[in-house]
Amino acid sequence: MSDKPGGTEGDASTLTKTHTRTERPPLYKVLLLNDDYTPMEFVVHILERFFGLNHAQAFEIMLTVHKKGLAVVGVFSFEVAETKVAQVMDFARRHQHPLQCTMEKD
Ligand code: TYC
Repeated sequence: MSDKPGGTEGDASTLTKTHTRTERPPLYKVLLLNDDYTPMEFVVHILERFFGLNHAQAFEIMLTVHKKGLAVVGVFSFEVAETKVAQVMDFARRHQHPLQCTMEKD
């Protein structure tokens, strides 16, 4: 280990790294998209089941998607967002609804 002030592997003429930056991992928004066919109750059920929302919160987000075309359902790490999108898409496909769920960098 170096005993130079503030340095990591620095010699006497190159002092580097006075602070260690703690980077936050990037976050991803999970978006739900509107369509004309998926039943409203099915969307509410998905929001309760996969996003831990209560019925009132789920109904409100479903209505926002219905009226505006899309809404952010939550913000997660890449891995969690990817899992949520896959769960929603798989559940919708298994029930033969065209519901679309995507993610984008926050
Ligand atoms: N627009 C759909 C309907 O009228 C309801 C709906 C809401 C569908 C949200 C998808 O992500 C969605 N049955």
